[in-house]
Amino acid sequence: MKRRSFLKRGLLSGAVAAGAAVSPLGLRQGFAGDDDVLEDILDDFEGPEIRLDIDDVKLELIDGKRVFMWAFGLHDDAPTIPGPVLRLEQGKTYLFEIRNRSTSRHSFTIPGMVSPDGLAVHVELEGKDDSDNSRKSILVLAKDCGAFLYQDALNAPIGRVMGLHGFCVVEPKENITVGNGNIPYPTSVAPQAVTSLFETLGLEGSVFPGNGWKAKSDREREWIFNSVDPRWCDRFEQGQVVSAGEATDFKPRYFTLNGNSGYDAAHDHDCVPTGTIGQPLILRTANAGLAWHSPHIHGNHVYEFSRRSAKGELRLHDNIREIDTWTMPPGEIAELLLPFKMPPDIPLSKRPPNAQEKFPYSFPMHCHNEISQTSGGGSYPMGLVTDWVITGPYKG
Ligand SMILES: [Cu+2]
Repeated sequence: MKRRSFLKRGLLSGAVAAGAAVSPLGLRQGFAGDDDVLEDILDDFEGPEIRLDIDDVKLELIDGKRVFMWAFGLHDDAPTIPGPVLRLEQGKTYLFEIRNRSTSRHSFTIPGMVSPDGLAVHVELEGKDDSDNSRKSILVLAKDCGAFLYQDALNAPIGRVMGLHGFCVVEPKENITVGNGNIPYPTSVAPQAVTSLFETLGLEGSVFPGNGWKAKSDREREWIFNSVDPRWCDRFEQGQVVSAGEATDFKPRYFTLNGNSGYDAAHDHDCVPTGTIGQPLILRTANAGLAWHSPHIHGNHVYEFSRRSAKGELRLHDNIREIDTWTMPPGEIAELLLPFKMPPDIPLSKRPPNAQEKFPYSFPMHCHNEISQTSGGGSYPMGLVTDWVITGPYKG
């Protein structure tokens, strides 16, 4: 028991507790399945474990409406949408224990990740009424670094859109240093363009003076975009089935960032990148919903350095461009660098200490797909939008 508690704490340290709080429905105490079977697996396995539960929940939307959805949560913690960010260490094998306490069937899948024997990470779980089959364990090898989206892929994309998704980030075993900071991928894997980008950060005289990027710090944010069609929520709450073939009938009325919208997202630590000039930050962005998104950021341009397809295939870019808008099809993940440089649009004469433009500098990030800037059919700007904040000058 002590080992489990310790491991759980170990996994959570440094984790970003992203996600909007949700209210569980009909939480059951304790495991529903056969504890002896689980104990046998655990006895033979020496590595770290991650226990995730799936629950029926209510998500409160920006206008106060509460809708039925499904959510992941760490065992004994409150379920959230998205699920908790799971940080794994490259090279390690993890035992995932998934327990389905929802009334519906679900799966646990991580596109792009494999078990130690090279198979896809995928288990299917019956609803809680079939307690023998509502809990599954699977070994996951953190083979490659990068950002992954764990999700329910049963009847895809229904489960993912209805709340069952979260980031899994595989980090290098030890911080890999390039230039004045770290890089999130081994240099043996990263194309020269990616290595050069991170090498240039914090170099005097470069376009990015300040610090290098710091691994295992607060210098990253995970953003998951989603869209909600309350008609689907109502149907699932009534026990109806929505087939994957009906995905074309999806009519989103709410657009969320880490489960939040508008004002709420702009005031949420896990959504808002914050730092001084010269403190670069990695944005990991994923689209769990069914609307295409075009996030657009003010203040600084960003540098997209990776893309992972909905099927889990990773592409690290060998040509990195400076952009202010990037396209997010459903299911994809993009990683970008937000440099936290002095916004070039502020004229030299207006910068501190001749401060007409005083810190903090708050800038918006909003989606250019216009409907996504609304909620409930027109409340603007209560959709997929947040702030990012430069709190002050470079302090070293
Ligand atoms: Cu704009």
